[in-house]
Amino acid sequence: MLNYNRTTEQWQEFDRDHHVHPFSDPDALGKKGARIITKAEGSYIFDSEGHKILDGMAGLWCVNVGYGRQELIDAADRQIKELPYYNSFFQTAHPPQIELSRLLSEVTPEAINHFFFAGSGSEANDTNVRLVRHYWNIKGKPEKSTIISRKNAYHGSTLAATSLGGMGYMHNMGGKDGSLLPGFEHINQPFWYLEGGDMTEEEFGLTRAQELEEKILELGADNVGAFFGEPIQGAGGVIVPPDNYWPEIQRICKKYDILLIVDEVICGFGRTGNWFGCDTFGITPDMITMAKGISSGYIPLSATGISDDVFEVLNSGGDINHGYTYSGHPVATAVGIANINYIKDHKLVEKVREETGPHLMAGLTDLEENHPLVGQARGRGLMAAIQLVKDKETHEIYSGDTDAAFICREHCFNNNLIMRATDQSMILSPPLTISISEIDELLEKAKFCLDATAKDLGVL
Ligand code: PXG
Repeated sequence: MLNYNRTTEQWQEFDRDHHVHPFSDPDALGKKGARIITKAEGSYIFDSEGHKILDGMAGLWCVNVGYGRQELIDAADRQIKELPYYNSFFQTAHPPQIELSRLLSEVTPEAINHFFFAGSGSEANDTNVRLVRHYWNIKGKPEKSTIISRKNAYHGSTLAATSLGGMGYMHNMGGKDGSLLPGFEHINQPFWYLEGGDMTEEEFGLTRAQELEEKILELGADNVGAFFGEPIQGAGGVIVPPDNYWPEIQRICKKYDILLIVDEVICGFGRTGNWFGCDTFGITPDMITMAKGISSGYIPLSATGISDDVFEVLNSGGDINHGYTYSGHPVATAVGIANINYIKDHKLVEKVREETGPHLMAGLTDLEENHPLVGQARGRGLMAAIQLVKDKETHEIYSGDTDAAFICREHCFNNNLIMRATDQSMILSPPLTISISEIDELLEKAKFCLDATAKDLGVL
């Protein structure tokens, strides 16, 4: 049995000595000691020192239904007893993976009706890359293999997902070849507030979308297979594109016969106030990537959603030589079913769109208007960023030795609020079950931490 009764110091010591953390500097973290999270309930997590912390990030953008939901626990319990594992490789299937596929076809965009499962968003994006190339191969156009995405996009951490993503610091990790596979190209992101210069939001939206057309013409449409993008870039800093951006991207993809793959790992399952980010921006993708909110993070699960048209081609192409031991894992897919039913039964998507999302954005807009450090509040539904600036007029951000977001994150840490720092933005993505009074607590704590940061910086 796991001994839950160790002291914080013991956990930190074993953690430092034996556990390597993702996206962390091991030496610096070892010296500081990790915060040990021991339990969670609703919108709160608890640490080994007994602090009750408001989780403004829903874990890592994933605990959409909040913590401690009995329906998901019961689904896992029942399925692990009934059938803890079986594969779907050798002409077999099992009820939870079939039922989840059917349920997904009801909530995903209309044309998306076929699903391939994996364990993480990265694996699902790897699957998408392989299926795109398989698709064009079947169509007799194997040259259409280059994939275009955006700088500052996050699509995962496997080799293909890192290459597909546009995070420079991830590309640069590794020897002389870095961490990049060939066959991936990146265009600029639609970040109007910091990159728009003198352009209106509309002009900027069109300009950035048309970079896709320029890139396609540069590479030759015969060599380009797909464009990948997150409806709203999450890890990149909640970059909400101008309204005309996505329709223009869709138009360009159609014009040059290029598949449009939308990475819904963060935006999916109600986060933006609709079931999927595609619905929020009015786009009809050929394939989508799902993870995180598909199981609310209770268990690893991801899926690739494929449109009828794309599937018709794949269906005519013989073997799909791709799959994971845990593709459509019975316990994970059983939890996925309970999770989707929970979202439906509690009308969480409608609640985010009509009540909690607008309430959060109203509070953040108030900060944008009145707080000296806040240049812009942006977001959709329950996915938001507070852009910290040095100068509200010119949009100049803090740089060099002064890292305002880092200072703010330390205040959040010390005041029992999880709010992340990405570049010079503070990021919020709370559970979709968060109540109005919990949002008020979140806003109050956020303001307290922003005030403390402004005092440290001498602007309040
Ligand atoms: N696509 C998107 C849009 C994501 O946000 C992935 C794919 C990869 O999913 P997996 O399950 O393989 O991690 C993600 C993951 C951050 C952060 O710093 C965000 C993610 C992962 C790690 C850190 O915000 N998102």
